[in-house]
Amino acid sequence: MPGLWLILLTLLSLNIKFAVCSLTVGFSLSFIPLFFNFIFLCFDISLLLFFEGQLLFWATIILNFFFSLFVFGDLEFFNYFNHFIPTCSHRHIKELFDSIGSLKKLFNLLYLFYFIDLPILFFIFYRPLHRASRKISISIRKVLSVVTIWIVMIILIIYQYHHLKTLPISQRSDSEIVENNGILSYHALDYINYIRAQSGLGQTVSDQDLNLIGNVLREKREQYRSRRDELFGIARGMNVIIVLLESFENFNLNTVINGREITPHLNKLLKESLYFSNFFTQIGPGSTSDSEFAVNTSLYPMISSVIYSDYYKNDFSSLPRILKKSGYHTYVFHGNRGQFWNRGQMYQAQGIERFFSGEDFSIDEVIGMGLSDKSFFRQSLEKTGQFAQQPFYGFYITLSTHYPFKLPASLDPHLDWGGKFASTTLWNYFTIIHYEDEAVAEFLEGLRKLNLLDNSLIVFYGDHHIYLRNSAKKITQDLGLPYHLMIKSKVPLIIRLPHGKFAREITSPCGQVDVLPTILYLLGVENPDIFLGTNVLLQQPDFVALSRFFQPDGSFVSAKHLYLNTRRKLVSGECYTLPDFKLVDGKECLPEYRKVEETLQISDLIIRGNINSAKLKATAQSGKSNQ
Ligand code: GP9
Ligand code: MN
Repeated sequence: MPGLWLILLTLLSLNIKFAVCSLTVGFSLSFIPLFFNFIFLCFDISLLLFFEGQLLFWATIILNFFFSLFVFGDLEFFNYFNHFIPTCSHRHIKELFDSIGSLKKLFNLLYLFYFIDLPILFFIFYRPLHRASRKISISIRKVLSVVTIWIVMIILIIYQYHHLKTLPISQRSDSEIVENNGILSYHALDYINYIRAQSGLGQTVSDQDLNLIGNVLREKREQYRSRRDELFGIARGMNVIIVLLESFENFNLNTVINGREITPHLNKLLKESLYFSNFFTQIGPGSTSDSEFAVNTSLYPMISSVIYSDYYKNDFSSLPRILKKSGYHTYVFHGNRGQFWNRGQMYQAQGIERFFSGEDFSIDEVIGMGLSDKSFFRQSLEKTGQFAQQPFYGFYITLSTHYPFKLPASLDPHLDWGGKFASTTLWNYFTIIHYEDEAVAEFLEGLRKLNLLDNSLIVFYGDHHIYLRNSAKKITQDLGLPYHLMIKSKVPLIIRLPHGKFAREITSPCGQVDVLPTILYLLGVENPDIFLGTNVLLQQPDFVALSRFFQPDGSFVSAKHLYLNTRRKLVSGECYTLPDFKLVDGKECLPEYRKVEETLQISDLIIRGNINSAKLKATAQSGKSNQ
C-alpha cells in the first residue's frame, strides 16, 4: 500500500510541477493541457507498477528526480530562449553553451521548488518501503492496466499529430501546442518531427497546404517582379562578397563616447553604402548558422530545429546555388572548426565549391573562440586572391566579437576614453568592436589591393544581438538610447555598390530573410523561385518576424506596430503602436499577427516537407488535371 501511495503522490507532484512551469512562463491553464500532461505522466509512471519494495522506492525517486530536472531544464531554457527545450538541442549542447557563455546567470534559487517534494517523499516512504523486499512483480492485472494506459497514450499522440494538420496553418505554432495541449504534448510532437527529419522521412504536406504555399510564393514573386527602378541589375555579373559580423549590434554604429567613435571606419562605410538602419536578426536555436540560412535562402529559421544539422539534405534554393547557375564560383571562409554547426555538410549540400574552415588557416593569433579576425581577414584575402575565380560568391564569417568579448593582453589597445563605461562588460564589448572596425577597414583595403572593391557587391550584416539579456536595459539607458526590446534585436545591414554609388539610409523595418531578394534584385536575377522575404529597396516588408528564439514566436515589427507575444495568449501579448511606442489593446495587432504566424508556419512546412519548385509545379499540374 505505501508503494501505491508513493506512486500516486509522485504523479500528483509532477503534474503540479508541469502546471506551475507553464504558468510561470505565461501560459494559461485549462482542462485539456492538464489532462494531456496527466496521461503522458501516467504513461511513464505506469512502469513503476511492476516494482515493489525498495526497488519501487528507488525507481520512483529517480524517475521523479529526472522529471523534475526536465521541468527545471525547460524553465531555465525558456528563461533564456523563450521556448521549451527542443529535441534537437541535445546535439548542440556545446554550441549552446558557447553561445550563452555561462548558465550561471540564468539560475534562479526559486526553481529549487521543483525538487522540494523529493526529500519529503524520501522521508515519508524510505522506512516502510525499505523494510519490504525488493522485487519485480508481474501480474495479468498489472500488464492489462499498463497496456491500456499505453494504448490510450499512443492513440492520443496519433490523434494530436494528425489533428494539428487540420488546423489553420497560422494556429500550428509550438506556443499554440503548449497552450492548447500542454508541455508534454509539445515535447512528444517535437520528438516525432525530429525523428522524421533525422530519418529523412520529412513531413507529408497536404495538397491544401501545398496550394497555400504555392499561392504565397507566387504572390511574393509577383510582388518582386512588379516594380523596377535603376537599381535593378546594377551589380549584374559582379562578385558577391558577404561578411557576417559576429554578435554585432546596430547600436555600435555612429555611437560616440566622450567624443570618440566606436566604429569610425564602418561609419565612413555607411556613407558610401545602402545602410538599412532598422534591420533585425531572425535567428533560431542555430544562432550564427541560422542567420546564414535566413540570409542565403530567405526562409525563416525554425524554432525547434538547427536547420544546418537536421535539414542539410534538403534541396534549398539558396543564393550560392542560384548564382552557381549563372556561372559563379562559390566559397565560404571561417576560422573555426569546420564541423561547428555542421557547416561542412551543409555547405557541401548548398553548392559551395570550397569551404575554408579553421583547419585551412594558420591559427597564429587567437581571440576568444579562435582565430583573430585580423588574421582571418588577412589569410582569407590571400586565399581569395590565390583561388577565387571570378565572378565569385564569397561568404566570410568573423569570430572575434563572440562572447566573452576579451582581447588578449597583447592585442588590447587599452582604450582610455571609456569614462563611466570603463571596466564594464559593455566597454569590453566596445573595445572588441573597435578592434573589429579596424579589421573591417583592413579587409576593405585588402579588397581594394586585389582590385575587388569596385567590381563586387559587398554586404556586411550582423548575425544576432549580444546575449546579455538582463543588462540590455542598462546598456541602452547608459547610452542614452530609448530603451526598447527593438534595440537589442537590431543588427546592421550594409550593402556597398561599386564606387559607393547610390548610398543612402533605408529606414523601413526589415529582417535577414529580406536580404536574398534585395541582393538578387541588385544582381538583376529575373525570376527567383522560393523566397519569403521582400526586396526592401522598392517595398517596405509587411512585417518583420522577430527572432523566434529570443522573442516568443509570432512577435513582429511592422510599419505600424511592434508586437511582443510575451504572454503567449494574443490578447495578453503587448501590442505597441509605432513610432510612439504606445501600448494598446492586443487585438489591434491580431490581423498582422495571424499573417506572421501563417508565414512562419509556411516556412516551417517548406523546410520540413523539403518543398522545392518541382514539387510545387507537380501539385499545380495535378490540381489542373483534376479540375
Ligand atoms: C562559431 C561561430 C559562433 O563557428 O559562428 O557561433 P554562435 O555561438 O554565435 O552561434
Ligand atoms: Mn553568432
